[in-house]
Amino acid sequence: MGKSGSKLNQKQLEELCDKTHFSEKEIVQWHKSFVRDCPHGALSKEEFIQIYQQFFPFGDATKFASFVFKVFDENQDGAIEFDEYVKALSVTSRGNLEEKLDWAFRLYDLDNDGFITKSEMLNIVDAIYTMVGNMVQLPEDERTPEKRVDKIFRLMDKDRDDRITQEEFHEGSKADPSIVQALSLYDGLV
Ligand SMILES: [Ca+2]
Ligand SMILES: [Ca+2]
Ligand SMILES: [Ca+2]
Repeated sequence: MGKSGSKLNQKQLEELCDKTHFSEKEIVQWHKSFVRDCPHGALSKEEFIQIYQQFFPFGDATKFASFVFKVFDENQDGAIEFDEYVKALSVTSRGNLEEKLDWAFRLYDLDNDGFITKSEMLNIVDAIYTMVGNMVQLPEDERTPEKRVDKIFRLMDKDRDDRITQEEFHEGSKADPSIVQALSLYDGLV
């Protein structure tokens, strides 16, 4: 042993318990299965993409999983360590709407400048469509990625400057739950 990430000490455990919605016991369980699945202590991008791909056999998950990988990989070292894994899992599985929206904002704001532009959103939505394939029947105004992005911008971009701030993102999602749906937050994708 002694490899970083292969063992969880008490301090790490308390810290993770503090930063997530999981109990110490649950974190220990997560850690066990993490170490079993990733004996080298971290998840590579390729492994991460493979996990996503299993759930979407009719499409190509590479692009979307790569975007999600970036959000998981907080310290940007190209791998998902256990603490990053558990923190992301906590938000996506037990987080409240506020936390989920913050998380989704980071996903959509590709260059991290605090604004979601139309092309950033188009990138993500296009990646979702590519991943899901033809599995889902979409309403007419969401039939193409372009249409869905236009719809989201119509609803969210209150000051019409063609970019969405974190505030607009939150306000819009709370005012209209269908946006949350359109963002695929509740499809189990993130
Ligand atoms: Ca990392
Ligand atoms: Ca941006
Ligand atoms: Ca705006």
